[in-house]
Amino acid sequence: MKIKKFLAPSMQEALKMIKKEFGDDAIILSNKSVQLKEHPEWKNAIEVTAAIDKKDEIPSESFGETVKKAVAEKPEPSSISNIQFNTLQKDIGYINDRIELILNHIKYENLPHLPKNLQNYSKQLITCGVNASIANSIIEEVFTSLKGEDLMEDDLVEQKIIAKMKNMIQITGPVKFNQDAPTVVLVMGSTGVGKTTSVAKLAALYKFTYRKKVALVSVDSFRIAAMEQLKAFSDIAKIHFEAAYNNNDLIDKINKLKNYEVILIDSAGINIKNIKQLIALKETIRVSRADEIHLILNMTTRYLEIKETLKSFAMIPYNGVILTKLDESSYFGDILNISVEMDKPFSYISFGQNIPEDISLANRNELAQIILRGKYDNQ
Ligand SMILES: Nc1nc2c(ncn2[C@@H]2O[C@H](COP(=O)(O)OP(=O)(O)O)[C@@H](O)[C@H]2O)c(=O)[nH]1
Ligand SMILES: [Mg+2]
Repeated sequence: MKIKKFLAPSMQEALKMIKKEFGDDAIILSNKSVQLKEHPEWKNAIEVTAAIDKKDEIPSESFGETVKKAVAEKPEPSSISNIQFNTLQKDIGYINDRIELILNHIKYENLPHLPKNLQNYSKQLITCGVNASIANSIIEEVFTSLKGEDLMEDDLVEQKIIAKMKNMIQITGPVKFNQDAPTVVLVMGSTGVGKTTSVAKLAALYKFTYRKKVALVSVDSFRIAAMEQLKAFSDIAKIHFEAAYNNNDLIDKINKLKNYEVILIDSAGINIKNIKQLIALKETIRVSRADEIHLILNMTTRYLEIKETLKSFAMIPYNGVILTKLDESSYFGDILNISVEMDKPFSYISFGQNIPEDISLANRNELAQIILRGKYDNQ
């Protein structure tokens, strides 16, 4: 087998070059977009790795034999000649390529009918954490929606993938404010996921952007520091703050805040292994008569744990999920998994520690782009 990388201004050009050099039996192993310093005018430059199965191109001796020979000829391993070193390097490259080919074949054997670039996109989505079955179904649909040479246009393929993912992502849209009574919004979640920070950001958003009369209530009496953290913020932002030490206290405090338009409640962190804590939270939520409940999930948590968290909190009905710490994450496939497998919509995304700016309403197009890009870019 002969393997070679081809650099070309477009996929079509690359295919022509491959055909010319390798003929009709060539197979495409991979392709990726590249920027070439020597050809800055090639805006869609592409690097395509192609192979042709030619018996006479296979190195005549195996890697093992080459090493044995090298050692036998030169007792000093450090003094192998340049020619031998190059042969070794070539052999290692050849073996690596073969291993990658075999691994890809095993991993994507259910997609052998797809063009290589689509197989690579499926691979990319899986690497980003999208469940294999979801990734493959997206790519299959993209395959059936594009024809002929369009399938080789990566820009077009990416647009289709993003559009498909966008349709799979669920969002809640903005909070629905009551007209005549305060809208009570409560956030809940595991410990340390960003509840207090998110509540503070939402309070600032509702006060300064939506021009609402906002009050903050902390029921996190478990951690004094948590209350102090929110109190300190409300002093700076000039937002009314109340601390509630038990459920009766919470009822009194909420009654006291009748003249406010929005009451945001920060709850105590839950250890999902502790069912008593979950039951207590459910009771707190019942007495608070919250209009909207948002579950906070930290994006850097692995999917198995996210699933456990979602299952545990399923005993409390909630409106949407606030995803935090997108700025600390590199793999966003779980956004799709949570929407598709767990059937949960997103309300807000949080992408930093800055209050109030690092929060925004969840947007399906933005989330789809983040998944494919593998990066949160707050531009
Ligand atoms: N990088 C980053 N840090 C965050 C984000 N949200 C919260 N944090 C930080 O995570 C830590 C825990 O946040 P906190 O709101 O106290 O979590 P809580 O225990 O759930 O109330 C704090 O250091 C926050 O500044 C976010 O979106 N990005
Ligand atoms: Mg807190």
